[in-house]
Amino acid sequence: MDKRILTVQDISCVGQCSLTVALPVISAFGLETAVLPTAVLSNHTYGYTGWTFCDLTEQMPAINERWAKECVDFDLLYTGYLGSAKQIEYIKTISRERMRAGAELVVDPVMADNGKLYTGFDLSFVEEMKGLVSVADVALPNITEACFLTGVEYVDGCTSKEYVERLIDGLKALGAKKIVLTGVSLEADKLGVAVWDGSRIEYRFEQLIDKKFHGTGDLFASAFVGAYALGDGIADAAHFAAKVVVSAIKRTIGDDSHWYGVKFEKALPMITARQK
Ligand code: PXL
Repeated sequence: MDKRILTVQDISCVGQCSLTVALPVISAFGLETAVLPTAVLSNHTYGYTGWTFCDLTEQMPAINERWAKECVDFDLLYTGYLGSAKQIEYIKTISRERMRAGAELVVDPVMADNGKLYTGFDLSFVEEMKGLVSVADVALPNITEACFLTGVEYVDGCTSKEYVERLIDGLKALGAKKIVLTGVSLEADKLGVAVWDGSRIEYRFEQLIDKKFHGTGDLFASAFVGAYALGDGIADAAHFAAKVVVSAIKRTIGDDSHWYGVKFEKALPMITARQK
C-alpha cells in the first residue's frame, strides 16, 4: 500500500510557505498528501505590513470526527505553523486516533527564527509546543526554536559542537525520539543540520549562501518528510532536503523582486526524479 501523509499547517494564500509549499513538495515525491489547514491568512507574517487571519481550530475535531466515520488513516503526520495553542491538543488526539501501525509524528515547532518569536507567538505557546515535541518521533526545530524549547541562550552564526549538543540534549530531555536541528554552522562558510537518530549525532553541511529567505524552513521540512517517508535514513533525508533548499535559493537569489519566499518550484524536478 502506498504511504499517505497528513500535513497540518496554515494556508498563507501568498508568500510561498507552509501548505502552499508542503503540498506540492510532498506530492512531487509521488506520495499521497492530505492536508489539515490550521488557519487561512492572506499572506505570511514575515516582512508584510499586515494580513488577514481566519482561525480554523474548531474545524479540527469536526474534520477528525468525519475521518473517523470514513476510517481515514495515515502513515506520517507532519505538523508546521499552527493557528492556536489549543490545536496542539487536537493534533495529539488525531495522532492517537488516525495513525496506521508504525506511523510517525514529525513536528516542526514553527514559531521563531533569528533569535526571536514570530509575531503572534508568546512564551505560553512555547510551553504548549514543548508538549507536542515531547510526543514527536522526529522534532525538526531551527536553532532559535531549539533555544526557546530548551532554555539555552541563542547564539547567532557560528557555534560549536558542544553548543549544538547542549540543544540536542535539551530536546531529548523533552522527549523527542529523533531530532533534526537546522541552521547549524560550525565553520564560517558552511550551513547544515545536526541529526540525532536515537543513538548518535551526525552532521551534514552544504555551502552557506549568505542571504536569508523566508519559507526555507517549510521547504526543508517538506522535502525531509518526503525523503524520510520514501525510506531514506534520517540523516540522508535531512541532507537531501538541505540540497533542495540550496537549489531553490540559488534560483531565487538574482531576483530582488522576489523577497517573500524562494522559487521552490524550480527545485521540484530534483524531487520528482526520485519517484519510485
Ligand atoms: O514559514 C513559517 C510561517 C508559516 N506560516 C505563516 C508564517 C510563517 C513565518 O513567519 O507567518 C503564516
